[in-house]
Amino acid sequence: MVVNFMDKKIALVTGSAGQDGSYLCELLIRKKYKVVAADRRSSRDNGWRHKELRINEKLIYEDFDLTDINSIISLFQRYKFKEVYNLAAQSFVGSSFSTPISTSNVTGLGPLRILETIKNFSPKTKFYQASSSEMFGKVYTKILDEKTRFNPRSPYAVSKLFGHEITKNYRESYGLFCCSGILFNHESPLRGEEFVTRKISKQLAEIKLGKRKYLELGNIYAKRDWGHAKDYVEAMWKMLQQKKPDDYVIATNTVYSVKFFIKECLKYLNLPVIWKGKGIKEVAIDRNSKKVIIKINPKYYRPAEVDYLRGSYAKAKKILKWEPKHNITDLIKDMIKSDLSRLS
Ligand code: NAP
Ligand code: G4F
Repeated sequence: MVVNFMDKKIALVTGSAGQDGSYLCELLIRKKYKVVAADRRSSRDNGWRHKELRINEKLIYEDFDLTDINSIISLFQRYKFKEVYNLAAQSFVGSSFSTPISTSNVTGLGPLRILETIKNFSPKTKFYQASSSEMFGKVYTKILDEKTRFNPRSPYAVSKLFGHEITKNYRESYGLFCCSGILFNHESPLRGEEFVTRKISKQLAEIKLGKRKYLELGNIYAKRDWGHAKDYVEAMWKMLQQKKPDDYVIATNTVYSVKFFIKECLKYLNLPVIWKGKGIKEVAIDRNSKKVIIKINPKYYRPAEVDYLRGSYAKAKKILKWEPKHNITDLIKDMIKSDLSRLS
């Protein structure tokens, strides 16, 4: 039986247990959607993000795996979706080098499985694909936009590029309403602990509270355009409210190094340090205790690095009327404050 919920709009969010999935579910609930939150059981077992946002009792939970087309078809047989947001992915670039085949299956072929299902069973459903600025990879221009050529540098980025191109192809071939958001890095207190910003905010907060001795990192000279995830999920929703489907860069048009991010966190935590050494010998020494609290571990280097990413959101500003509301300082304060409060 197909569930209709009378006049309510029904949205499907895949990967709802992740960072973006959680904020997007919160936004859609606020906008009076019925939200089907589709995750692998293993992801949902630890539903801490939904609990922090207090949305766990407002969602309709369904089991689903992006590698299993039957689990996708089954959702479409049971619900009449107005909008589908495909956020599920093996999203960690570092792991994609050690699990390239499963990453391609989930992150690359996953969106194709949903698109085929929409084409065959629900061609009026609007589709959002979570594309990534990682697709730009090795860049030759300072500011990247929708027209910049892609040059992916990891199995993750190659898989995302397939997802991006196949989404465009289904729009052009079958007239489906499908959009890709080419989102630059976006972070928040709900960011996974393996990503560099959250690793820094959480582990430095632990050091401040005497619960950890040191933080180990890889390439601290990589530069990123970091925004706040709360702002970015708003852009996803706006893309599906337009008359015509299209692809958009979502970014802040600012760029900072990982080292800058560390320094700002240290300032906020009132942890003064002295930097010494170069390359893998670089360390940060606590001015008060004289102990090394940050060091480099080459195990966190990647076989191929993306050195620099900065995006122009001019098209999103013009058409979606979207602009980031948070800057890097707001983001760092938000992350550190949450980590300190969770730890104490
Ligand atoms: P995230 O926190 O890692 O969320 C991704 C979710 O997908 C996780 O809950 C994950 O579950 C789930 N997942 C993994 N494999 C799956 C499978 N086979 N079937 C169903 N679900 C599966 O990532 P995020 O930061 O929220 O990002 C959301 C999406 O945007 C991802 O597609 C990511 O690649 C993309 N993106 C993110 C950024 C960013 O800066 N955050 C930028 C550009 C694009 P487990 O945790 O259990 O594996
Ligand atoms: O935080 P990261 O792991 O994010 P990365 O690789 O930029 O990917 C994130 O953003 C993409 C959008 O551009 C998303 F598509 C993707 O899903 C993910 O959300 O690493 C950021 C930078 C890298 O250059 C990395 O080499 O930080 C550098 N880094 C230095 N030390 C480290 C570490 N990254 C991690 N994760 N851990 C470290 O210890």
